[in-house]
Amino acid sequence: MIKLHGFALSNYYNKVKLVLLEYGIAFEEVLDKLPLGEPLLAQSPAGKVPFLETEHGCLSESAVIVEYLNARFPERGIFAADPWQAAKERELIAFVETYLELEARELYSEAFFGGKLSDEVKATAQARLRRYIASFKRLAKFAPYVAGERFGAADAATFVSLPLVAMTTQRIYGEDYVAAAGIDWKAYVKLVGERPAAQRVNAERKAYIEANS
Ligand SMILES: N[C@@H](CCC(=O)N[C@@H](CS)C(=O)NCC(=O)O)C(=O)O
Repeated sequence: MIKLHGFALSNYYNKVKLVLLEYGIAFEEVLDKLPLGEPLLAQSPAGKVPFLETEHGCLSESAVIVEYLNARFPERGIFAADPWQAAKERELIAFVETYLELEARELYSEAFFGGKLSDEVKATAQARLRRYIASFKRLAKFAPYVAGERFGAADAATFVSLPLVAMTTQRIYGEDYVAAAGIDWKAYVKLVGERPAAQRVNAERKAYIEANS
């Protein structure tokens, strides 16, 4: 059986877990905390979570893992059957992961972990985040799901990242830039959060935090 390695606080881990649960793919969770040491570095070469353990070997990088699951279980509909719609879903994932998550991540140390960042780092990230959140707003549909009427892989990415981007800008700049851009992310997160798979992801994330604080 497929094994998902990582821990329930990681949003990349939770994105893959949400896909596995939503599409009824059997899996086991294996708790691996950071930093990954030997022998796990042989399985996740960059020392990051999540990684997937399969009968063929291990696979890292959450976006690649989702693509592998889509290719291995094509009947599950992780991406839309229509090639254009599927490409639009992938476009959204690229926006969320490259422009939003990675940019906000530069600020997580101060936003969530008690670190201190330089004004220069904050100013650089601020300009980029404003620009990229506006870009994402132009692309996202929220009708009601991020790529349109159906829940899909783009929602798994958006659901785990968008709240963190909003909370990060609120903490670092004193303003929720996602809401300020006209994105009602709380309503979206509530909608997706009502899905049984998302409820389980959230409950287990909360339990992990409680057990480790
Ligand atoms: N591009 C990777 C990023 C994964 C990632 O950064 N995971 C974090 C936990 S949320 C991690 O493992 N950080 C440890 C590190 O960067 O050394 C993916 O999509 O899987």
